[in-house]
Order: sequence, then structure tokens, then C-alpha cells
Amino acid sequence: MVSLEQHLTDAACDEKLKELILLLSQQAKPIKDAFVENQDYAGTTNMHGDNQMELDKWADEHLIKILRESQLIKTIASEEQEDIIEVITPDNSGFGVTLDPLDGSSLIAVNLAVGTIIGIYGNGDVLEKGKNMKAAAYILYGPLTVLVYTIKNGVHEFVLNDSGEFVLLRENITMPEGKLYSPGGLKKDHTEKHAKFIQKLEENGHKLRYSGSFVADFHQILRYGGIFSYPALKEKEDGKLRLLFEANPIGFIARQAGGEVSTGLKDILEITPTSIDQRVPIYVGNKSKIKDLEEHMKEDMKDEKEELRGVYDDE
Ligand code: AFP
Repeated sequence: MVSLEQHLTDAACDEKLKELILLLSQQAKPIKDAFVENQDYAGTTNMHGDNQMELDKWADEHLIKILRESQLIKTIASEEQEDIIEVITPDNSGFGVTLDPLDGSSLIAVNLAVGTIIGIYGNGDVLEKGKNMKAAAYILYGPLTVLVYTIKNGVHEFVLNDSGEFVLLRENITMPEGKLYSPGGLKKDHTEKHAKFIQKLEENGHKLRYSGSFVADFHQILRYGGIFSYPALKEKEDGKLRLLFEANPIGFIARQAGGEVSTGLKDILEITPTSIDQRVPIYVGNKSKIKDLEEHMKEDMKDEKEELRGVYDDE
């Protein structure tokens, strides 16, 4: 059995990055163990207005404490915190880390899979284009606890065994062409363009799979192929998901697995973030579907302009 540590060593991972990934992986067990005692709503909201669960807060505080003490980190941005946390390190260097400590937290109370999403930047800044990440990972707490990571060496999945160690489950994962679709956002709020795209997927035999946990829904897409979307909505043109904490790390992993990630019009990993709470419409999944989607979105835009031109021409 290949351990995560061995895998990182074999991949010639930078020593400090290896230390950081291992440190984060070691937090999977304490977080999983905290589920039983932290099942209620905490009675607070985060800066995005989401109701926080006790476990959200517990995982957030736990991860921040561990990272602060590690001396490996210069900045931490967490979905549960309003500001970027600056950490003083001896030589003023260290990684920048983004955390979604507990993604899909409304599912905690119904015992469905939720996860921790991590993005790692090399030069201590987190307001960088997603493509500049050094590594990305997620931990999914389901019937099994698994960790998926990339250091730009492909995508690999590990399972937490009874001895509390992550061991290799699948190596060099590539996203197969598949027919799952996970459409976020209420149907009544979908734009016409998005609704048409979803209709095409349905007519084309795609099977609905949507749980309310991005990390769990993406994990299915990674395994079976398809497309996840949380689009621009009629009243919320940036959609719901957060660029730093959700879209970038998962998009980075998707691309490493041969998939793609897009706003519908452009590459998400090319966006320079302007704030830590930035939201972005997201489509992530098979490259071919993202290509079709972008063509469809741009085509419709052309149609719309034509229609408008028609209106003005008549005047
Ligand atoms: P929470 O972590 O606050 O539950 O949000 C989960 C999430 O950001 C993402 O994981 C889901 O895909 C999406 O929101 C679900 O949103 P809807 O409840 O609107 O489907």
C-alpha cells in the first residue's frame, strides 16, 4: 500500500509543500471525529450570509490553529472568515492557503457527504489567478474518508484506513466522458441561455445527480464524467459559489484530470480575484461539454445582439 507521504516523495514534491499537504491530511480524522458532537446550527452566519453549523466553525478554527502553528504559512483565507489572516513567519515567507473548511454544511444534519476544499499558493498570496496554484486538494467525508490531491502531477485519490493513514486508492485519475449533470440554482432563476443548455443535456440522456455539496457532486463527475453547474442567475449574475474557496481548487483539480472549468464565457483559472468573497458562475466537467457550453453561450449572445439589432433597425 502506498502512503500519501510515499506518493509525495515519489513525485519529488518540494519538502515544505509535502509537509503542508501531510499536515492538512492529518486533520481529516479529527474533523471526522468532531461530526458527532457538532450537529447543530451555531446560530451565526458567515460573511456570505450562510448559516454556520457548529462543525463549520469547529473545522475552521481547528484548521486555522494548525496552520498558524505550522510555520509553513504566510496567509490563510477561509470561507468562514471575513479577512485574510496574515501569519508572522521567521523569514516572512510561506504558502498562501485557501480553505473551505466544511463544504456542503447543510448536509451534515442529514449524514450526507461533505468535504474540506484546499488551495495552496506558493508565494504567500491568495489573491492570485487559480492557475498559479502550487497544489489543490479536497477531503471528502462520506462512507469512506478520501483525499484527492494534485501538485500538477495528475490527480490521485487516497483513502483513510483504520490506522488513520491515507493510502492510495486510485492514481492518475482522468475524468471519463460521461452523462451526469448537477445543475445548481433554482430553475425559476436560471437564465434563458443556461436553461437551454440544461434542456439540451436532458434531451441528450444526461442523468441528474445533485446533492447540495459541491465537493461531493464534483467527486461523482470526476469518477463518472459529466458536468456540474452553478450558473449566473437572473438576480445574481455571479451565481453562488466562491472563486477562491470552491471554484479555483476544484477547477484546478478538474483540469489536471483532463476536464475543464469555465464561467460559461471564460476560463475561471485565469480570473485575478479582487476580493476574498468573490463569487463566480461555474461550469466544471468534461472538456467537450465545456467547449459546447461556451459555444452555446457565445452563440446565444450573438443571437441576442442580432435580435436587439433587429429591434433598433425597425425604429
Ligand atoms: P454550504 O457549505 O453553505 O452548505 O454551501 C454549499 C455550496 O456552497 C456548494 O457546496 C453547493 O454546491 C451549493 O452551495 C449548494 O447550493 P444550493 O443550496 O443553492 O443548491
